[in-house]
Amino acid sequence: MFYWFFFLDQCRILAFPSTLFFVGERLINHTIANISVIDRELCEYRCYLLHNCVSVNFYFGQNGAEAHNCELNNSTSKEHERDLVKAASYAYHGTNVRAIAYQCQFFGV
Ligand SMILES: *[C@@H]1O[C@H](CO)[C@@H](O)[C@H](O)[C@H]1NC(C)=O
Ligand SMILES: *[C@@H]1O[C@H](CO)[C@@H](O)[C@H](O)[C@H]1NC(C)=O
Ligand SMILES: *[C@@H]1O[C@H](CO)[C@@H](O)[C@H](O)[C@H]1NC(C)=O
Ligand SMILES: CC(=O)N[C@H]1CO[C@H](CO)[C@@H](O)[C@@H]1O
Repeated sequence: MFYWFFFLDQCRILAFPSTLFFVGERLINHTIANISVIDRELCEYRCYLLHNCVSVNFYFGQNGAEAHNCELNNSTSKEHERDLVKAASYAYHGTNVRAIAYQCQFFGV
């Protein structure tokens, strides 16, 4: 299964490819925001809204009854492989980021 999830704004395309989706893992030490969400898509959308967000950890709970938690990260497992740790009830989702207008800063405002 392979899918791309694109968010488009003036400066960047944020793609969440399934190849960067890991259930049971979590990127630690790079969380810049921690929010409660109803599902993973909303988590990824919130990442898109935050300009320096480049990956997310999604906490789906042990039995599905708890609030789903969404940690937005300003780094990815590509830069910090050792910060990607095993974590039950978590899923990590990294992105590919591309600037689509050369005058735009990648992570600027
Ligand atoms: C990441 O966080 C853990 C626990 O908070 C800490 O022990 C570790 O040193 C941190 N790693 C880095 C690279 O900052
Ligand atoms: C985010 O909030 C949840 C729920 O309060 C907590 O379990 C989790 O450790 C928090 N994550 C970070 C990175 O602070
Ligand atoms: C990510 O954000 C943290 C907290 O604001 C900051 O200390 C860190 O330098 C940032 N990391 C990168 C790669 O910019
Ligand atoms: C990789 C990345 O997105 N780095 C950004 C993280 O956020 C800081 C500010 O909090 C920016 O300065 C980095 O460019």
